[in-house]
Amino acid sequence: MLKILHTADWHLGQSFHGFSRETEHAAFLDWLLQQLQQHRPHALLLAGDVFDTIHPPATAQKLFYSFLARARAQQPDLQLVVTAGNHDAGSRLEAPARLLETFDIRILGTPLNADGTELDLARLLVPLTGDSGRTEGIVIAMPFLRPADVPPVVADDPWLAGIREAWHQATAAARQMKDSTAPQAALIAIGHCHLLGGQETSESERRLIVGHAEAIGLDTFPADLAYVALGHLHRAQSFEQGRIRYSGSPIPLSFTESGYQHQVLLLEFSEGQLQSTQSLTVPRTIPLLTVPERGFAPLPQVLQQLESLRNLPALPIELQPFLRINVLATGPDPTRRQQIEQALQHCSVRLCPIQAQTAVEQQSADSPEPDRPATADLSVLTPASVLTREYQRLYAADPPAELLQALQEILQQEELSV
Ligand SMILES: [Mn+2]
Repeated sequence: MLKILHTADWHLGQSFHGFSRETEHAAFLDWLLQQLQQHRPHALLLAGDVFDTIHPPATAQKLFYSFLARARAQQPDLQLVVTAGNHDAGSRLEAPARLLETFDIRILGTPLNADGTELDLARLLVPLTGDSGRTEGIVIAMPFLRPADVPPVVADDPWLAGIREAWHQATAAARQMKDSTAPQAALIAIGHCHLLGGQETSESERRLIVGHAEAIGLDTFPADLAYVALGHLHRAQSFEQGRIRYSGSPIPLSFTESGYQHQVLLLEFSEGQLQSTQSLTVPRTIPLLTVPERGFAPLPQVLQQLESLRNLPALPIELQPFLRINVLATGPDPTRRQQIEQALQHCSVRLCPIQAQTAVEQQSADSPEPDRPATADLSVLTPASVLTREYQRLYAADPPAELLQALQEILQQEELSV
């Protein structure tokens, strides 16, 4: 029997509307160490986006390397396999690979050989030892594939075709290793990509446009792969009866990711096949609050609802809930932020950007094909007519006289200064 834990999209070092996620990440890693202790998997697979940016802060690097050291100390036989995602700097992530190998930690930032000329298939394959003391799994540890990483293929979409070719070659090499060394082993793949049919949840995933397509097909992963451990989409989801899965991120990385539970996956293999899958729910350390809970509300209503936040217990800033505010705007209001900040003065929350939408914007967000304004004749447009048209579009009313007056004053000053 072979037991593995699949996780992805940690995004260590993320700055969330200017606030650190270090407390949540540290709590997640402590929890993960407890899970490892309790379930004793043979291997941990981390499918990309270890860090949020290519230059992660030192605190994030410290969290990551401390986690590796603690996991190793706690369970000396745990095999760790880490691949780079689209947020990671592959070569930077891989820089300490030789050092980490001495601790049986495999880290892959780039799929290429030292010359950068072709796929280093031998390096991408990681045999995993199971209960029997023999190889019970063979992992294809494929980092995120950039256009320069894939084999050259003559096709309409060389990147997309190259990704398929890379997986084709890696799978063939894994089969060969299995046949010659461990015929009973399960073939397992790690990938970081957007699969066709996958559900995006947020801007924090950063869209991948591969050639002209946004996603790669399920047939990239042939049926003899017992399990495909994916990263990139932050909401957990599965394909083909759970043979192909996104574990999802362990914490919500944007407000759009706050409405569901986050998890890591525990999988058991025997006789080369996936036998069972268990979801381990990650406890939420910091709440993400939205006022109003659904939709957008006018400012007076929002201010009233904020009053209830005064009852929140006082907390140090790193433990305070994050707050998103959705205001239904009836006109431009330069005092909006000030009024909200004042209402929150004694509240133990971290204010994230305030979103303001007009009724017109809400309608156009709901309809898939917004009405495009007719092409304008530039010769008859004046600054005032542009302002009026935009104001009417947003607020379905004429701009107030003082706003047009203010525009005229600015224009006159501009003329004087030329
Ligand atoms: Mn990600």
